[in-house]
Formats: sequence, structure tokens, C-alpha cells
Amino acid sequence: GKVRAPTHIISTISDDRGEEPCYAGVPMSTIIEQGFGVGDVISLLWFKRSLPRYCTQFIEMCIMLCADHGPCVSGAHNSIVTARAGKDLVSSLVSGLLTIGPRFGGAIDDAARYFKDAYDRGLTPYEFVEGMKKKGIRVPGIGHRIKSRDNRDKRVQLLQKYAHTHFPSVKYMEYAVQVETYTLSKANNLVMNVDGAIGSLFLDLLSGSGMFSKQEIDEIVEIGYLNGLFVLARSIGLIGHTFDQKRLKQPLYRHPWEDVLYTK
Ligand code: Q5B
Repeated sequence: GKVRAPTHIISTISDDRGEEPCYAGVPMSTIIEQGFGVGDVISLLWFKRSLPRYCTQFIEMCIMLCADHGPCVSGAHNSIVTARAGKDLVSSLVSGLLTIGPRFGGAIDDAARYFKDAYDRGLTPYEFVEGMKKKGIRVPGIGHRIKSRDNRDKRVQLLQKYAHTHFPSVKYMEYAVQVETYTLSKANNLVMNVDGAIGSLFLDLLSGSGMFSKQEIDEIVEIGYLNGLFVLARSIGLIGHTFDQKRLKQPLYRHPWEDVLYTK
């Protein structure tokens, strides 16, 4: 019989060999004719399944709300400086993307990991936060440079409101709110940030939608899919900042001496 030559790549999410490309088995024409949105496309290509509308709408909200947060954040700053150095779009974009990490925008996966572990083990917020402190680890998803108890992050409130209305359960988010109540008793700026809101709510989406087995949820959290939402979203803003600088014909950026403390 026929012997299949060994392959060098295995791929399970898309196929471009037929009459039309498919995402997780769904042909392009279905995606267009049935009015799928970017949330549906993410569901197919990242999670390999069609998710209910309230889930895809939540994914789209995450993308829209994280698309930009002004020119002063790490990512936008890097993209602006790179564009002003005369570099091309891709260089300016990746220069901004490379700042996404544990302090800036890339705390979603760790927020999901730590909130899930603490909730599943039945830790009180006190035990969780103090345990993290003993280990010298900042609670991912908590704390912000400009947001505080009296200046809450509107994005967090919008995501929470949506989930309260549409999700079958918000147990992880409610746990994160209890953690926030405890951290706020320590300092005013230790609010739940957008990473913490997405991390905890995505746990609720995964566990409450009935679309994922326990094993699949553990794998998603372990691999770390969720920072991808911030990376994807913020790319929109970083591209915008790059075009903005080019449009404004901004010259090479040089940081002012006065803003540097030169010491020996
Ligand atoms: N302390 C975000 O810190 C920030 C603590 C904490 C326990 C914490 C910090 C942090 C976890 C990572 C995280 C996502 C670096 C943030 C984002 C997207 C963004 C960005 C934008 C956008 C801010 C002062 C004292 C110290 C610390 C303690 C701080 N955080 N303790 N758990 N989580 N969070 N990142 O203000 O005793 O004096 O040593 O790492 O979730 O990135 O808009 O800007 O859309 O672009 O610089 O929203 O919270 O505070 O470093 O001076 O710390 O608070 O140990 O205590 P700050 P620091 P002590 S959202």
C-alpha cells in the first residue's frame, strides 16, 4: 500500500489546500456568510472550536479595550521612539511589543495561574497575598501606575459588568475582587488592573461555558494563551502610534539631559 513520507510539521488549526481555506475546519465562506467576527476567528484558530456568542463578544471586548492606552505606556513609547528613528512599521511595532511582559500587559497568564491556584486550593485572600509576599512575588493583575481606589480603571469595570450580565458564573473574578479588597487595604494603587480582570474573567469563561474539559483548561492556563489577547490588541495601538509619528514627520527622538540623573 501507500507509505506516507514522514512530515516535518504537524498542523491542526488551518488548511489552505482545498477550494477555500478553512479555520479549524470552518470554510472562509461560512465565516463571511454567517457574519463571524474576530472573536469567532480567535476561537477557531486559538481554541480550535466555535464558542458561544457571549464568549466571542467578550474576546472582542478585550481586544477593543486593550487596543491602546495612550502614548506614555512602555509599548507605545518604544514604538514612537523607533518610528522617530526612521525605522519601518514592523520594526516600530515589534519594538513596542517587546516591552509586553510581567510588569506591562503581559501579566494576564500569571494572573490566571495564580488566581486559579489560590481559588482552587481554597486560600483566603489574606493567605494568598501574604503567601506571595513571603515568596517575593508581586500579585499579577494587581497594581497600576495611574489607577487607584479613587480612579478606577474603566476597562476593568466594563469587563466586570459584561461578565456579571452574560457569564453563568464569575467565581474567579469575585475571588480576584476579594484579593483586590485586601491589597487595597495595604496601598491605594493596588487595584485590580486590566490584566487581572481579563485573567480572572477568562478563567470564568473557560470553566463556566461548558466548552472546555478540566484538562483542557489546565493546559490553556499552563501554556499561557491569554497574554496573546493583550499582544494582539495592543498591536492595533502600536501600529496607530507608528503611523501617527510618520504622519507628523517627527524627528529623531533624543531624551533631554535634564531628565537624566548623571551620577558616579
Ligand atoms: N506592589 C503595575 O507598580 C506595577 C504589587 C505590590 C504586591 C503587587 C505593579 C506590578 C503586577 C504586574 C501587573 C499589569 C508595575 C499592569 C498594564 C497595562 C496598562 C499599563 C498602563 C496599559 C505598578 C510600590 C509598592 C512596593 C511593591 C508594592 C506593587 N504592585 N505588592 N502585589 N502586584 N503589578 N502588571 O506603581 O513595600 O514599597 O516595596 O508589578 O499586573 O500593564 O496603562 O500604564 O493598558 O497599557 O510602579 O494598563 O503594581 O509600584 O513598583 O513602586 O511598588 O507596592 O512591592 O511595595 P508601581 P512600585 P514596597 S496593567
